[in-house]
Amino acid sequence: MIAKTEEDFNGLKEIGKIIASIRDELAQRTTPGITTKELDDRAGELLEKAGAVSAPKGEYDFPGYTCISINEEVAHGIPGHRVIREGDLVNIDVSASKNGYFADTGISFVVGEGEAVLTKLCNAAKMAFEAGLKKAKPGSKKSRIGKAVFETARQHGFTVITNLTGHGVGRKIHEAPAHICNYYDPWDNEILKEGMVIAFEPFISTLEEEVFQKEDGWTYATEKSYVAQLEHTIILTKNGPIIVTL
Ligand code: M2C
Ligand code: CO
Ligand code: CO
Repeated sequence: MIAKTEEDFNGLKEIGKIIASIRDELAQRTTPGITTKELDDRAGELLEKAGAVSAPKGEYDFPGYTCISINEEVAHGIPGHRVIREGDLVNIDVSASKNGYFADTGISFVVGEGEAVLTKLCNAAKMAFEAGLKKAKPGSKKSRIGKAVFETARQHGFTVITNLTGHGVGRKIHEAPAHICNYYDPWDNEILKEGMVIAFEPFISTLEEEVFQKEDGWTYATEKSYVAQLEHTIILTKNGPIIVTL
C-alpha cells in the first residue's frame, strides 16, 4: 500500500508494535526443550489479547498463528511437536492484522551455544538488511535493494536465496510490489514511491540458492544449507524509512 494519511501511519505503527513484541517474547521463550507449538500457542494468546488476527491463519488458512522454522527449514515452518535443542537455528516469523492494517516481521537466531557459522550467518542477514535499507528510498530503483543484499552476502562468504523475496504489505499481507529480490535483477525497473510500505526480508544462505517446498505443502527447506532471515515492515518516506516493527 501507499501510506498517505495519519490514520494509515498510526494503523501500521499499531500492528507493527504488536507483532514486534510477540516476536521478541517468542524469541525470549525459545529455550532448549520447548516445542514450536508451545511457542505458537503463546503467540495466539498474545494476538487475541491485542485484538489482532494472525495473517497466515486468517489469509491462507495456515495451520499456526506464526511460522516457526528450525535448521533445514527456512520459512513457513508449521508449529508442532518438534522440540527445540541447544544450537538450533530458529526463525520466528510473525505477521498479523488489526483494523485492516497488516505488518510482517521475522528473525533468525541461534539457541544458546551453536556453531560459529550460524551466528555469523545471522549477523550477515542483519548486515544485508541494513545495507538494503540504505537503498530503500522513494525515487530509487527497487533493484538497488537486492544488489546491496547480494553484495553483503558475498562479502561475508555467503549466498542468497533466489526464490524467496520481500514484498509489499499494508492492506494485505502480500501485495504490490510483489517481489523485493535478494539479488540484482537488471529487468526490474520499478521505482520506489513515497509512502510505499514494504516487508523487506533478506534470506542469506550458507550454500544453496533455492528452497524447495516440503510434502506438507507449506514448509520451505534446503537440502544441505542453513538460511537466516531478518524481516521488518517499513514505510518509505523522503525523511527516511520508518520501521514499524522494531
Ligand atoms: O511473507 C513471509 O515473510 C511470511 C508469510 C507468512 S504466510 C504463510 N510472513 C514469507 C516468508 C517466506 C516466504 C514467503 N513469505
Ligand atoms: Co514474514
Ligand atoms: Co514477509
